[in-house]
Amino acid sequence: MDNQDVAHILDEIGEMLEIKGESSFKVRAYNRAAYAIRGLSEDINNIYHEGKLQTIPGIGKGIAERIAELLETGKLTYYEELCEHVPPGLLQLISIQSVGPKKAKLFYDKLGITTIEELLEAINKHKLRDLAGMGPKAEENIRLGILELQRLRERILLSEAYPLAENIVQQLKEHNFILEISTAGSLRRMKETIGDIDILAASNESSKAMDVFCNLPKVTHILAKGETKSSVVTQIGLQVDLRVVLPEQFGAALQYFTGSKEHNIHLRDIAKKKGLKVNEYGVFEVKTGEKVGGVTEKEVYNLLGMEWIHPTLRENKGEIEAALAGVLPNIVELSNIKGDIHVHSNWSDGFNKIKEIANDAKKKGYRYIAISDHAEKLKVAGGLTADDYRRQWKEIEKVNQEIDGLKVLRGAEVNIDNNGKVDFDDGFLKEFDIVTASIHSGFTQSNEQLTKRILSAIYNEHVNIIGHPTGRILGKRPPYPLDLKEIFKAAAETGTFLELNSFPDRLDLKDDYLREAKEMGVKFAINTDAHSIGQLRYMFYGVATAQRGWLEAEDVINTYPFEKLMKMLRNKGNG
Ligand code: DGT
Ligand code: CA
Ligand code: CA
Ligand code: ZN
Repeated sequence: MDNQDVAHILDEIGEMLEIKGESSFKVRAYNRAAYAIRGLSEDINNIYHEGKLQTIPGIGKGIAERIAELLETGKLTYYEELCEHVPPGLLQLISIQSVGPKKAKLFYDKLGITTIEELLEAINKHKLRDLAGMGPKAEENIRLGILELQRLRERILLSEAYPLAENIVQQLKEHNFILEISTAGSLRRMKETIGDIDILAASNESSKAMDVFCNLPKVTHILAKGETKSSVVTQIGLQVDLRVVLPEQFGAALQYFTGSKEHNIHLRDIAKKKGLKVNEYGVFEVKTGEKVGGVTEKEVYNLLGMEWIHPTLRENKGEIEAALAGVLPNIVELSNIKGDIHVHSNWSDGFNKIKEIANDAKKKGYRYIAISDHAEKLKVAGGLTADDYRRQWKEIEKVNQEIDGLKVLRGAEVNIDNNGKVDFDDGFLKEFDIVTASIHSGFTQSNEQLTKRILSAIYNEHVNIIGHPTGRILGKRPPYPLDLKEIFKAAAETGTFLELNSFPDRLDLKDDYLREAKEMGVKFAINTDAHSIGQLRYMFYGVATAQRGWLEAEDVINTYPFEKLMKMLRNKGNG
């Protein structure tokens, strides 16, 4: 139980008392106590052990006793009894703007409503407007409040949250009272979707930091503003939390608020065994209570007997064991990437000319790039015929003559049809430097059919890469059913590479699959599938996903020098 957990329970007690119609005096006492605990800079467990709960302004004898029970046992009888009498869904209703405890109770008493879903159904049947104190306008306001809440609760793509977070960090950094600042939470761990943005700053003047933060131009409303934590909602409907700590706490706080929660729990277990305690304020010796570190994250990990762990690995999926044993993976970095080998030009549905793409790739420091335009069966994307490709190769040749230090490869993205056949026969396919085969239709087939289609592409000796292997589109389309083990096995055996498509709503293969496939001996290509030069920067999200999948540079073929890459590509079918 930490400060937040205790404050949360006290808040819920206040809300349940209000729903029950208890005196406002009693309700306010719980609200005040929760507020006071949220504002503490010290761990409430320490305060309790020093016998000083009642010195916290706003906490009297009765509430101090309840907190003591919570901290001692992790449970609270009073809270559990209240939960028995107040359906838990009613607390959810209160989180809707314009629904307070009184209205929640009214909807429950008159219509038996206990969940947001039931409330929305009642609104759609216009059952709310006839209740006492309601009306069509109030009913509509609640409907809008529900929509807003649902929007807030949806997770947002990393690629939408990331630039926003960086922008906020940059703006705060300009102030000299911000001594250190970093993103934290799932965004720092580079998860594919983000629930809310967490930012951590170190300052000796937290209220100034909070003022600047709450007044940022992108902020549309303020959910909470306090000394140590503020939460705002931004134009894109995403919540941003800023926490401000003292400089000497920054490392420990950054470690804590980066998470993941599961990683932190495991880490604290290890600390305990060493007679240490880790929280957001530092690392402490349990016996003496003495603080032994926490200025930097590295210090926190080192004190626990392990190397610093990269944030993308912090999911409690074996990284702590690996760090303890000194065998953390040497994960791939953006600077290792030597080329992008799945890019579309204006020959199919891309936006830019080959020359423009090549120039931009060169500016990025790449050594090679593959123009992989769609093949003829994909008519909607302007798929190319064999003759089109032959003409395109002339243009590629010309660009290669004009540009130094970068090789443009003849690529194609061919379609795997419903029977597992790809566009073009072997005689033509072997003319390409690199062939990517993808499924673009027939997603609704069975697991067996879809797996068989991909396997036959893998066994085609001219197919080098399987594009976006599971076909998922985040927030729109689930991955199609596949026997991935079979596919990984066949890919490893034949020297067929699997794509990590870096498009932010694909990130396909995803992190866990990358790791599983790597263990089976598969190698990968991190590609952007860019349809314009602006999208070449998506490589950044692909590399982050690769890190989350524990990939090292040697697992990724587009980190290889040009000659070695070409050799790998030619080896298929001869190996
Ligand atoms: P999200 O926002 O759903 O994408 O995921 P996170 O990981 O950013 O989670 P969030 O925003 O709720 O909290 C940020 C970090 O703070 C989380 O990764 C770990 C830490 N944290 C939050 N709540 C707890 C908790 O109850 N216990 C522990 N140990 N850590 C927590
Ligand atoms: Ca978060
Ligand atoms: Ca958060
Ligand atoms: Zn493509």
